[in-house]
Amino acid sequence: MFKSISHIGIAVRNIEEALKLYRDTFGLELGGIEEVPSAGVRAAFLQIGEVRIELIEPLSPEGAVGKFIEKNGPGFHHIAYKTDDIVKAFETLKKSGCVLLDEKPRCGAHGSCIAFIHPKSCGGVLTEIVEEK
Ligand code: CMX
Repeated sequence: MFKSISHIGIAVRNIEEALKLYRDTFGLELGGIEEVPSAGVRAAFLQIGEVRIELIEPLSPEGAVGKFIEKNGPGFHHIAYKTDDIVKAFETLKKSGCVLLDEKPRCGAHGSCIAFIHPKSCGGVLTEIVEEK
């Protein structure tokens, strides 16, 4: 179903602060920063090989990432796998008993289609599936 990783999401309190480590010290290339109000976050994408690191900063304490940071502090938030056919992957996951957090695939960053799987269905790891444009 999956052949590669799209990105790894890391929850941060402040993107500019986090860039001091990821861009300035680790030397990763910053692709851009965008606000995604529908997800309640600002997100910075940094390329490393074929994979991107997504730094996610909450826009409010009430959103998914705001709540996550409140409870756990900053850190690893989710992993996103690439699929060529998100509708098929979505249906296969549903049939296998995974709890999908979206009723159907929806639009995410960069015009891609995404859906989330509940961490309880993935051994404690919040998991995203992505069909990139
Ligand atoms: N990774 C692993 N476990 C997580 C988690 C995460 N990122 N976020 C929450 N959990 C766990 C909690 O620890 C908690 O576990 P326990 O019941 O054992 O205590 C359980 O899930 C429920 O957590 P909660 O704090 O009560 O939060 P909610 O149930 O309200 O929401 C979740 C959790 C995963 C359903 C919600 O965050 C969600 O729908 N996430 C998908 C969308 C998302 O995260 N968007 C932000 C990123 C967007 C982007 O990258 O652009």
